[in-house]
Amino acid sequence: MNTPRILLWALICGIGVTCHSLQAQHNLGFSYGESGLGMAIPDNDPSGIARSFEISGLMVGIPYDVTVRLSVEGGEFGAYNGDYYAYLLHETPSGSEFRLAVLMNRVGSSSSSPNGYSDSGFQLTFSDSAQYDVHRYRVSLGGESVGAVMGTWQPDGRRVDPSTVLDTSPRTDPLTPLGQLDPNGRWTLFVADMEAGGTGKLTGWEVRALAVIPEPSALSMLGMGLLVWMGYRVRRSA
Ligand SMILES: [Ca+2]
Repeated sequence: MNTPRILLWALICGIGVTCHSLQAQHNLGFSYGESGLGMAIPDNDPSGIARSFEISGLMVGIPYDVTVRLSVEGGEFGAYNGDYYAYLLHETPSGSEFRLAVLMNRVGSSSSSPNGYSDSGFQLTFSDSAQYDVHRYRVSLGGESVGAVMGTWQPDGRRVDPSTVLDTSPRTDPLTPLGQLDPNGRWTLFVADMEAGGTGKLTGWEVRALAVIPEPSALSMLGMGLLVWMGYRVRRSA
């Protein structure tokens, strides 16, 4: 992340991160979410939990970098992390366009382990620019059970039936396409527990979108250098 972007993040995020309801907006980005929740995610119920909000006033015609934070706590008999299916949906103000990013789809599910990982609870951030796929997080962390998993991961992206998804399913639905639409309109975070036995609670979430401001290209920097050099030569000639 370059310096101007960090400064903009500081501007946006300094406003509301400690509040129960997180809301901060600038015409080049927003941060929206809730913390301190304890919402039970219904066991084995595809209707799940949805949290929606509306955004207006953001600049259109430029891409936005979209990231999501999602925290779930498993109780004494908490759900396996492999139970969950979660996505972020964005619909434009007219409702004519929408995109969906699959954040988690039965993480750990594979032909040898169709129910996925048995760890319980997580505090995850999803970003397309992260290094590793959240679906295989144990592989990236050394292959063992990790308990509550943390950190920043690539979204799962496997938009297939949660009852049949595998690690080898195609990863077709990341976050980037959401940031290529008009960022105004409706955003919805959804999480469901798709397997009987064990439940968890949604404790917090946050969606962030930040305009991607183009950096000066190497070519334009070279052009500016040439202009300075030519100005120096002209002054010396005079
Ligand atoms: Ca369950």
